[in-house]
Parts: sequence; structure tokens; C-alpha cells
Amino acid sequence: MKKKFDIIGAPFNLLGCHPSTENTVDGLRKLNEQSWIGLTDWIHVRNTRWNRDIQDVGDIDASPEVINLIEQDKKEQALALYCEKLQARIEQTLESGRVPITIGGDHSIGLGTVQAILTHYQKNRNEKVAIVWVDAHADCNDSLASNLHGKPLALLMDRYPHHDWSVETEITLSADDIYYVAVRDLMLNEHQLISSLGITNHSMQEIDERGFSTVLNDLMTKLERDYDRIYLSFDYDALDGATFRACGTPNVGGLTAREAITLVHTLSRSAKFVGADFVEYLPSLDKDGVSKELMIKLIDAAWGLRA
Ligand SMILES: [Mn+2]
Repeated sequence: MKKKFDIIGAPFNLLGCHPSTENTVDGLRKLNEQSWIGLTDWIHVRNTRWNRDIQDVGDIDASPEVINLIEQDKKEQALALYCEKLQARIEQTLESGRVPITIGGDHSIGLGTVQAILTHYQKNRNEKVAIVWVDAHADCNDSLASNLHGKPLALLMDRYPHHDWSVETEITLSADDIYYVAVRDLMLNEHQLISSLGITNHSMQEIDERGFSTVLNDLMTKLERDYDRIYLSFDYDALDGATFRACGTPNVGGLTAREAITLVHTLSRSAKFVGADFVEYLPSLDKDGVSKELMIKLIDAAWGLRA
């Protein structure tokens, strides 16, 4: 049976390097002078010509309370409150048997997407979930310095010893269940945390030395053997920043467009694939629309298709 998908907008961009109230999901949905395709049109093409069931269920917006907390510099609380709403919407999708594809937003929303998945599968069903984290950065900064979009994995693992942060045991993400791909720009404390916890990182160096398809094959073999479910969190800056610069923190030397599409397509074709989020893409920085075309192809690949 073909999977059915919900597109959930999470245009929450207040905790990254470029805090903004721009609706980054609308930037993907709509046509503009730079792009020949918009996500809304592409969903229509897939539903009508390819007999798919993909619904754009709209956005989870930041409430005035969330904005208020950010203004008071209570950022962790603001994020937790926003993610509560996002998580509830994603769980609703999961309970109806559909697959959630969430579009950010900065990567701080990964707190909500991953906690929804861990609640539904790890806590409620006692299943083993792998989180594939595709990113230039490790996003596990456990210090107070810098922005929260660089800390979702520290928050998820309950390794953020500040401001009374704590996570319920049943939905705490285990370091053993994180699979980094393309991570290359580490802070020293992140490097130490990754080494001490032994988190798997299929780095660009490994991809260069062993070849992309070998690394991807090894990853899939491991995930299919050891896990019940696979979830993908894809940060736009995993892509090669020499070409793809429509984000706050582009980083040269990342994945090519083809590697990224193949990666998403391969993960999504697994029977164990239960959803994805795509974050950090900023349409306002996408001058020629190339990144928008790629983002739509990546989302299409998450539906198991390839244009
Ligand atoms: Mn990230």
C-alpha cells in the first residue's frame, strides 16, 4: 500500500542565526519569478497525475505567548511551548496512519518533530527508532553560548544542563540512535560529546574516502537490521555551501544535489521510514531559485518519488 503524507508547515525561524518572521514554508509553496515550480503545484501534480495522497495541512504558527517568551529571553521555554503544538499536530498525523513531512523553520523545531516520533513509537509502542540527522553541524551544543537551532540534539538527549531543562525518560533520545550524515563543522564541546558518547557520524571525510554509495549501503544495512523505525531530519546546510547558500550558515564541502536526493530517496523507500523534516532553507536568500527546486526534489524524494 502506498504511504499517505501530510505536509506540516513549521515556519518558526526565531532561534537561528537569522531570526525572521518570514514564512519560509510559503516561500516553497508559491511560484515566484525565480522558480518554475512551487510545492503546492507539485503536490497537485503528484496527487492528480500520479495517484498519490499528499495533503498540505497548513502551518503551526508561533503564538503570542511564544513570541512573548522569546522577548523575555526565555528561549528554551518558548521553544518548548511552540514544539508542544507542533508535536501534537504531528502525533495527530501519525495516529491517522499518515506520514508527517514537516517543513521548517530553523532546526530548533527538531525538538518537536523528533519528540512526536519518539512519543508515538518509542514511548507508546516500545519500538526502536533511528534518527538520521543530515547536517553540516552536530546541533548538540550543550553550552549556553549561541543560538538554540544549534542545540536540538542536546535538548533531545537531555544533555542540556541549563534553565531547568529536562526531558521525560521515555522520550529521551539515546545517543546510540543518532546517525549523523555530512556533519563537518563542530565546536570543541560537541566534538568531545560525540566522542564520549560514541555517536555515529558518516562525515564528508568518510564519504570522500569510502564513496557515497558504500557509506549509504552500510547505513541502510545497519538501520534495517537494528531498528523498527527510521526518521530523517534534513538540514539544508548539509548541502555543499559552495553552491547552496540559501541559509544562515552555509558550509562549503557538503553533499551534492544528487547525493542528497539519493539519500532521502533511499531512506524513504524503506518500509521502516516514518517521516522527515526539512529545515533551515531561507527563500529570501535563494536568489536564483535553484535551492527551491532542490528542496522540492528532496521533499518529492521523501514521498518515494524522483523527478
Ligand atoms: Mn542543523
